[in-house]
Amino acid sequence: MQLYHSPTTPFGRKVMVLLHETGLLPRITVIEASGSPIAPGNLPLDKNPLGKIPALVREDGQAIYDSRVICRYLDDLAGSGLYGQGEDLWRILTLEALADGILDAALLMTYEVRLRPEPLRFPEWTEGQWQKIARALDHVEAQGMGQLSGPLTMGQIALGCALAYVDFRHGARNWRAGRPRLAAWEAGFAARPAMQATRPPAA
Ligand SMILES: N[C@@H](CCC(=O)N[C@@H](CS)C(=O)NCC(=O)O)C(=O)O
Repeated sequence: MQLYHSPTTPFGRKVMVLLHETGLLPRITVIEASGSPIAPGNLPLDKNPLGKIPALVREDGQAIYDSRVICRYLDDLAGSGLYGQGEDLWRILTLEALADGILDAALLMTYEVRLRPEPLRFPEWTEGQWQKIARALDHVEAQGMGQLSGPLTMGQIALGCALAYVDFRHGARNWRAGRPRLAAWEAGFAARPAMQATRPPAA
């Protein structure tokens, strides 16, 4: 299989962590791709018309995207049970959606600074994105910690990657302040070999 990926994409990191955790990594060739909405670079437009990574070309040549679809596919292939069953499935998918929403907001904040010309920037909009992240993290701190213990799930992987990305691009926001339980969980999760092996290069 071929995975279109970049070392700094947190969505691609979800897939890479899953590959490490499930032992599927040797079946993957990583193809580095990068670009943005205004300069697609070598993003795989022929594999994903949305021009986003990650995108996976399966062994039968079929391309699939986005990270949630790829992770679900690979989990199924490995038989690793990272999505659970029954009621657990809905809880895990919702946690993954929450983590992906944190990433969507954090990525928009990154693009605002890196891509939008200074005079066109809109601080209230950026702050609104941060408020989404802050509410999501408060929600996990107050009500979601139970899901973070126990066997590894795709929700945990997604949240671990999301928190790492918030540190990577928005570290000055200090998300740990007032969220000690989540901070303690993140410290343990970040030490997993799969997280260590997929750390992005220095910002
Ligand atoms: N929902 C998608 C989001 C993927 C995404 O936004 N990837 C970014 C890199 S982190 C990208 O490809 N951006 C290029 C663009 O939007 O043109 C997923 O889960 O895979």
